[in-house]
Amino acid sequence: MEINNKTFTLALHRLHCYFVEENEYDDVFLKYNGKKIWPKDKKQQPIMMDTTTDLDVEIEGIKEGQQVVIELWDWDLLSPNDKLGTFTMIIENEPGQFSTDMARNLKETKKAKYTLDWEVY
Ligand SMILES: [Ca+2]
Ligand SMILES: [Ca+2]
Repeated sequence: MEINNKTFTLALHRLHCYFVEENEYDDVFLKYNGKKIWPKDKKQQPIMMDTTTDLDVEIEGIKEGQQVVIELWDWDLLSPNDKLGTFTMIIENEPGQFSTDMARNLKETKKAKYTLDWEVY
């Protein structure tokens, strides 16, 4: 039996915002496996409608066939942060560049629309 130990790196390149959830802008951050992975040097990044934001995030050690779920959150000063939605990606045994639309968290989100550009290598 062949044992395949090859792992992949998942790079998150860009976050496109088509609609924000809050007025004017969302204060967003990304989580993976329960931990904040972006932005790296502050709590959150304000994002306005019709904008694209560079991410520069790499997640190493992804196995073939693995499902990766990235959560998009909105930071709030006076109430608990809101999970806007999730990006679910299946890492196949093939390098390439892809885009995934956010699946909205319907409990918290009524209009936010985001897409994530990512790459496997
Ligand atoms: Ca907020
Ligand atoms: Ca809130």
